[in-house]
Parts: sequence; C-alpha cells; structure tokens
Amino acid sequence: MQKSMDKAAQAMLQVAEEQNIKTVWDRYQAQLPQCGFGETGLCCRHCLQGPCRIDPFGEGPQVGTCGANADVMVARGLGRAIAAGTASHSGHAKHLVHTLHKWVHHEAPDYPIEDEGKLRALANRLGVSEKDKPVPQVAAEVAELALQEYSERLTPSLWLEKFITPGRKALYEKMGVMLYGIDSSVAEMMHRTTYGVDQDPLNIILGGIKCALGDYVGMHIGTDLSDIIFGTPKVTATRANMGALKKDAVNIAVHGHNPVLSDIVARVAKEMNDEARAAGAPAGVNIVGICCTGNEVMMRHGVPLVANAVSQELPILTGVMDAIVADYQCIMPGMADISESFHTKLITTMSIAKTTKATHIQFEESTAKESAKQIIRLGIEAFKKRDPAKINIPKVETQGLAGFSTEQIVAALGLLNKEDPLKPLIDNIVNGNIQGVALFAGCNTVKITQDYNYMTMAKELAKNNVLLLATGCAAACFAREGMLNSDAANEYAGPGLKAVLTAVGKAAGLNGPLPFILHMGSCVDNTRAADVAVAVANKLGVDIDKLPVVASAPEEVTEKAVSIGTWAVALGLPTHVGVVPPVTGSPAVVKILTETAKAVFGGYFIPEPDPVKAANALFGAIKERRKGLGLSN
Ligand code: BF8
Ligand code: SF4
Repeated sequence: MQKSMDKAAQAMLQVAEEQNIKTVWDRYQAQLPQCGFGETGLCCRHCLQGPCRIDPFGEGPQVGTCGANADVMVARGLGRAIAAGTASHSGHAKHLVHTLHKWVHHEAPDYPIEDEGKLRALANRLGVSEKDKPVPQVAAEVAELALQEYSERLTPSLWLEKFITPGRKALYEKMGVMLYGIDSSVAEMMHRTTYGVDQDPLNIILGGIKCALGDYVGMHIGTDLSDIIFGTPKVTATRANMGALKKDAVNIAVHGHNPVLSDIVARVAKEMNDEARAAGAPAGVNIVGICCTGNEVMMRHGVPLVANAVSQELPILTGVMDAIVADYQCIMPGMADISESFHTKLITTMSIAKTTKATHIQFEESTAKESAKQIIRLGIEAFKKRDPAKINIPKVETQGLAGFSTEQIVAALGLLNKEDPLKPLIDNIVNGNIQGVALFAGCNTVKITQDYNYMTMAKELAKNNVLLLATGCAAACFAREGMLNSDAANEYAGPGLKAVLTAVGKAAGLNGPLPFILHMGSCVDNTRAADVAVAVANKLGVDIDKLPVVASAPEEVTEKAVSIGTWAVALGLPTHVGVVPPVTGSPAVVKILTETAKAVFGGYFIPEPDPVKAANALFGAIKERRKGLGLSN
C-alpha cells in the first residue's frame, strides 16, 4: 500500500528510507499483525481479574471472568473512548476558560479580546444581560457560566440548550441523555463502565451519547472562547504543505491544538525577525503549523500548515525544521526520536504534556509573550546548528482559502441576500443546485493511504453537487492537496454546485468560484458546522435529522474522533467512518450504532472502508432526506 498521496510526504518518505529513519509507517508495520481481540473490541482490562478475552469464532470463552459478554465488553470500550475524547476536547476548552478568567483578573495581560461583538452576542444567547456592562464584566460572567458547564449542574447544560434545536432538546430529555455537566458526564461514564456496573449495551451506549453531548458542549465553548480572545476567523488566503518551509528563515512549527499557545507565538514571531536575521536567517522567523493548532493559526493569521496527523514527523526530514513547539493532543511520541536525528528542537510547553526527550518551557498565561519569545529564541539557536547536507525541502506548496467560520459563511451568503442570508442556501438546496451538505472531519491514519479516502470521497460527492465543509485534519488534508481554491471547484464541483459557488465568489470579488470545500477550522470547530445546520433547521421549522446533511470521518484515528462521531449521530446526522472502530465483536452493538440509533435519533453510523461506496452511501442518505422533505429533484 502506498503510504501517502501527498507529494511532499512522498518525497520525505523517500528521504526517510534512504537515511533509514523510522516513521509512524514503519512502527505500524512492526505491529502487524495486530491483535484480533483488540481489533474487534473483545478484550477487557477493567479489573485485575483480567485481562479477559472473548473468542469471536465461538470456540473459546464467550464471557470474561466476571461474566461480561461480548456486548458488554464492546459497549464499555466504546463508552470509555467517548469519555476520553470528551475529556480532551473539553480540557482544551477549559484551558481557554481559565485564560479568559485570568484576563479578567489581569493575570493574562498579553492576550487580546479580539471579538467583543461575539462576547456580547454569546452573553445574550446565554441569558446574561450585557448592556452597559464593560467587557471585563461580561467576560467574567461568561467565564463563570462556562466553568459551571463542567461540574454537576442541577439544570441542563446551558450551552446545549441554547445551541441545539428545540426538537433535539426534547428528544435528549425523553431518552435520558440530557447533559448536566461535562466533567460529570465523563466521570459517570468511567463509573458505569467499571467492574460490575452497567451491563446493558444499549444503556451503556445511551450513556455514551450523553457523554458525547458533553464533547459537543466542550467543543462549542472552545470555539466560542477562541473566537472571543483571538478573533472570529475571516476568510483568509493561505498556503499549505512543506514547500512553505524556507531555507533562509528560522522555521518554527506550532503543533497541537490550543491557540492559547500558538496564537501568541504567531503574534510574537513578528517581533523576532531582527534576532533571526542577526543569527543569519535573512527571511526572519517563519511560523508554520502542524495539526489542529495549525488550522487555528491558519484561519486567523494565514500561517501555512505543513503537515498533520500521520505526516507530522516528516517536516523534520526537510532539515530546516528548527523548532517544533507542542502543546497537547495528537503529538506522536515518535516526534522526539526523529527530532534527535536532526538539529530540530522539540519544545513541550504544557504541564500535562511532557516528553523526556524534549526541552520543556512551561507556558504561563501571565508571561505569555515572554515565554513565546524564549521559545522562538530556542528555534533561532537551533537554526545555527543546521546541517546544510541534510536540507531537502520538497517544492510542494498549495494556495487556498481558510477561515469559513459560521459568521463568515453567513456573511458570504449575505452578499446574495442581505436581509435573509440563509435564504440563498436554502433556495439552492430546494432547487437541487446543492443536493446536500457533508461535513468532513477526523484524522489521517497509517491504515489508509494518507488522503486517499478524503480525496476520493470529496470528488465523488462534489460531482453530485454536495457542498463540503471540513475541519481538523480533513481540512488540513484538503489544504495540503490544493483543494481549497477556485481551480479545484472548477475541476470537481458538479454544475449546480459550481453555479452557486461562482455566484457567491463573484459577489465576494473573487476571480472564480468559492472553494467547494469550506475550511471551517480545527477539530473543536466542528460545532461551527453544527451551528449552521441548527440555524437552517430552525428556520425551516424541522429538526436536524430531516436535513440533507451528513458527516464523515474517512480516516479517523483518535478517541476524540469517536466522540465527535457520536454527537453527530445524536444531532441526527448519518455519519460515515472509514476505519471501523473496535465494535465488530458485538453484532448487537453494531446494530445499535447503525440501526437503533437511526430509529431513535435519526442519525446513525455508516462504517465503510471503501471510499466510493461510502460516498454513495452518504449521497443515498442525502437523497432519502430530500425525498422526506418533498424534494424530488
Ligand atoms: O483534533 S483530526 S489527528 S489533529 S484528532 Fe488529531 Fe485527528 Fe488531526 Fe486535531 Ni482532531
Ligand atoms: Fe475480565 Fe470482567 Fe475484569 Fe473485564 S471486568 S477484566 S471482563 S473480569
């Protein structure tokens, strides 16, 4: 199997081979064959009488030592994956809440409050009267409400209630999955899946849905506060892939997820150009991005994203990656080993995310700018130690647009209808120019040729006039592959979709159509897409599960992707996964996820490794919903 479709990644993999440097693909090969019990979800280590395994072929044991059967084991494993994903997204968001809180108390003086309008709009939505109150007071009240979202509330989650449709709210209450606190939903999942508690797979999965709604709320808070502090993204012209690394600059990559670190580094870098020049780098400091925080700074500062997920190690092989600054999540431990073979300085910054082989600089909001400067200086020092013989920058660089926040999508549509911006979108869905909308999210995995599923599915769906939204590594993939521009829309969008994109592009003063894939941000920004769906559903007076909107994680890896997929289902979306999670050991659980969920929530999982079949299944789901709405075209 080819490792990656990305031309720059291919070039660097060649270098890895020549220099006998082991990457994630080699480590994966060394793992094969992977354990069949683990793959199917049929092993359990939830107590010390284990580990227990169930024989999927029916010959060996069919229950664990305590009597847990395949359904219980699989459901419990899934529940814990959702809890881990929820803890991660909401932990990231909690960090932002603390930053805002510190800003209010003058303990984070280097942070801006870029979007006062969004702060006030959010306060209003949450029921806080902000009129005539100064920004710090409104910020304090919003931060307080956000913190309250974490612990056990006596009333339903405010964020959930205020951002979903009335229909969903009623359904969640009826099904007993209403969220009363993010952290408490994680704790409850750990409780119900521990030794001898919940033994009904359906009940465990309902608990998983409740926990996944905690993920949704955590992500929403993350996006809201990032926008308030760092600015709501605006459509930005940007570049991507490893060709954006410069031989004559100090190249520093921000890697991880939270703009609390990366945004400050991107801002401060502008002040450090002279120091870089003095060190012999005429082009100054060149900040680039890896993974989701790369998306964050791409959207807000046009910083080029050079790699993500499975290809995150490869920029080191260019020989010009002077420093990689990491916060948390999706930073492979293998990065430390590869950076040791080069001059690259790997810098960790968060107390919860250290690695023994990296330099740790504790990043504190109180001294954010100073810490950022210290980090950049380490990059400048490392630059001096480059080995010219190892320099090899692949000439692959793409152009595209990023920064399609909900607000920007509404603004772009407003160019066609100022009074009623959603109307052009709805009209074009009704007349069939746009058949439906598909949200692409998730990662890249060693188990699939990098980008292959994304690219195949995007082309298939676009040809059928489906508008695509993308976040996280899906957005990163499309950026690297040069899909976020007018040329790609001209090449791949079906005639109806192209006509709409051209009309909006023209109104926006572009030389061609809008991209057919709208880069909506990082993984936490999936709730931006949900907000668009909720707004359309509310305007039409139907619930989300009636809309021709679908979701896909074609190359997913992380537990975070599992929680996102689960709340997408709970929101009512048919949700494709290209890597089948470890659930196949329980046909009962598979049935709950693919069929029972549809009957109850309208949304359901579509596990399908073949990207063409997956695109057909999603288009089929769109067609089914169009029919349900009485749209026969
Ligand atoms: O949160 S898509 S590999 S970088 S988990 Fe990670 Fe997956 Fe990328 Fe962002 Ni999301
Ligand atoms: Fe085995 Fe049950 Fe313990 Fe799991 S909880 S390890 S199945 S005894």
